[in-house]
Amino acid sequence: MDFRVDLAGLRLKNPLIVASGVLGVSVGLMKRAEDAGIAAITMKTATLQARQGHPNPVVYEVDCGLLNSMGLPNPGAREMGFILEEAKRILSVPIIASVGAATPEESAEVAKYLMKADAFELNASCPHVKGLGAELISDPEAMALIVGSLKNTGLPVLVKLSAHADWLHVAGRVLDAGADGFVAINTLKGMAIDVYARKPVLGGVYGGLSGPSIHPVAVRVVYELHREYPDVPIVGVGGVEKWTDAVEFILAGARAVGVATALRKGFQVVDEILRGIALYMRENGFSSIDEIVGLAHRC
Ligand code: RRO
Repeated sequence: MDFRVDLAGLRLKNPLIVASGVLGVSVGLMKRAEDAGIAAITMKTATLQARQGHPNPVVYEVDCGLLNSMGLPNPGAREMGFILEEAKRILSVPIIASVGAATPEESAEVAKYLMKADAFELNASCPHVKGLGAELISDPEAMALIVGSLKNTGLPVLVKLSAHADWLHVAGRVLDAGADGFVAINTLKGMAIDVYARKPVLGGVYGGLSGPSIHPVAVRVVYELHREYPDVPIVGVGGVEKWTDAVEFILAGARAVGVATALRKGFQVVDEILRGIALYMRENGFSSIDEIVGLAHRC
């Protein structure tokens, strides 16, 4: 059975990768994810300058998932470059560096520190970080310039889309600018209110909703992206907790699938999902992942 996939030139041993943000900046956790069988790792988004992030509380578990308002905390691109170097020394799976930048000059600077990566993800879709998130993705021309600056590095560029903006229009524009693929989707903007304190729970007021409740939205975005751009690689992200969620994404048109919130339960979920996909393929007579990509469009 052929589990391998080609993601914009990245050779993945299977379709399961770690989505950005969940492993923080810990190379130890990245190694544990690799040992669990993950095929690639996306690092926490790096900005040019270090960011402290939003005030506490920054995560809040709701009945249907998780709200986070981390606020893009990271030690800055230079330090992230050192973490990336260490990750590349210790791990053998491809590492995708996630870039947060508001201008092409800034993204070029950030990228300079992260050239050891195997690919870039441009994160312009965080729903609650001012300037670098959903506002940026609403400006397709700015996005195109940033993608162009990252393309100058020669590394593959994936653009992480938001389901909030006019993402199909943005997708077309960034493809024209040279983007090699998409990651869909980021978290959805939400909030929670403490009924006793009578104020927002999260320190940053708004947060990004992740987990099973956003999965159908993410599948829809991947489906529509693949319908429009069938040859462009897509990483489906959003609420993948079990193997059926991953297969759904692949049938919708994703070539790879990102896990994020599910990892809070432990790395064994990676093996559970991979075993489930393998069993599904065996039972349904598929011999490669490529055979399944986008099959839901054929009916
Ligand atoms: O750090 C965050 O608050 C964050 C980011 Br950069 C993102 O892209 N998505 C998200 O849910 N949180």
